[in-house]
Amino acid sequence: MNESFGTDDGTEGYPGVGRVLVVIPTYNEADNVGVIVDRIRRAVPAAEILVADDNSPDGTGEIADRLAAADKRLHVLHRTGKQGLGAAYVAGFSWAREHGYDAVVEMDADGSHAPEELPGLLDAARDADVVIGSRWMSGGQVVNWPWHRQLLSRGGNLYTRLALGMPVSDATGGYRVYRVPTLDKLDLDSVASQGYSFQVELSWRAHQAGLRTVEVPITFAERERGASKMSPVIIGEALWRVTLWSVLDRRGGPARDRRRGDADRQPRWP
Ligand SMILES: Nc1nc2c(ncn2[C@@H]2O[C@H](COP(=O)(O)OP(=O)(O)OP(=O)(O)O)[C@@H](O)[C@H]2O)c(=O)[nH]1
Ligand SMILES: [Mg+2]
Repeated sequence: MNESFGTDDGTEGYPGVGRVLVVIPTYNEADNVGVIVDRIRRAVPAAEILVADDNSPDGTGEIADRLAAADKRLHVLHRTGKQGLGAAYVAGFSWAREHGYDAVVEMDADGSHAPEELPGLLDAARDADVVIGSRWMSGGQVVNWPWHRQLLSRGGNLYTRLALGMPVSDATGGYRVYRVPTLDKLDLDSVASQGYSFQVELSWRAHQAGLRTVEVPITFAERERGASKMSPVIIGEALWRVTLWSVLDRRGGPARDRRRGDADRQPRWP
């Protein structure tokens, strides 16, 4: 792992936000990892990057190592095997905390999240704990996604909003910024979600903890290279977990207490 910090240009990261680490989870993204790193470099020179690879059989981790050897602001976290997006992000966030970053960015490796839109998310992070890039708010859009994927995403978000009463238009979206001190309030060690449900779980925890979430419209594009890791298991996990959180909240929880005007109760996670 490349263990260097700070920015080449001598500045302390992104103005008003501080040292930024873009965490990119990868599994079989050999054709994408170099392209996304290059695009981030151009779009936000002040950001550092951590590729969190789950020992991809296609050699993504080795490609990232080669790139990191020539770029001291690119780091690689090698994990032992495929353990899901959620586990890769939790490991990446811990790494960011240990190494003194002020903000972490979640971004897919497949180009669906445009690095060119990252300055907009980081600008919003100046006044927020969590920033979500939203496909489903006014000004947001998806490009080249088949109708059934749009339906699934819109339906999943509608169900999440109705079940949890959380005012977030794209709770499953994976293009985000978290201020690092915020992460301490989300008890990441107890997060069990693996797939999309990880994004919903962190939104839900942030909401329950009374943190400030801001959404920014993004243009989400279908991946051009490589294979999707989406599966019925991942969809099923999101469905049952959202339902469980909803039931637990109805029985009594900090979000419900806040709706009733009692903001003091501390969250306890299932
Ligand atoms: N480290 C790690 N990364 C993963 C894992 N599963 C998915 N990823 C990465 O997470 C990001 C999102 O995965 P995708 O396959 O694009 O899933 P998706 O964006 O939900 O689905 P599509 O819209 O069909 O692309 C990509 O960068 C993947 O390589 C995993 O188990 N471990
Ligand atoms: Mg994708």
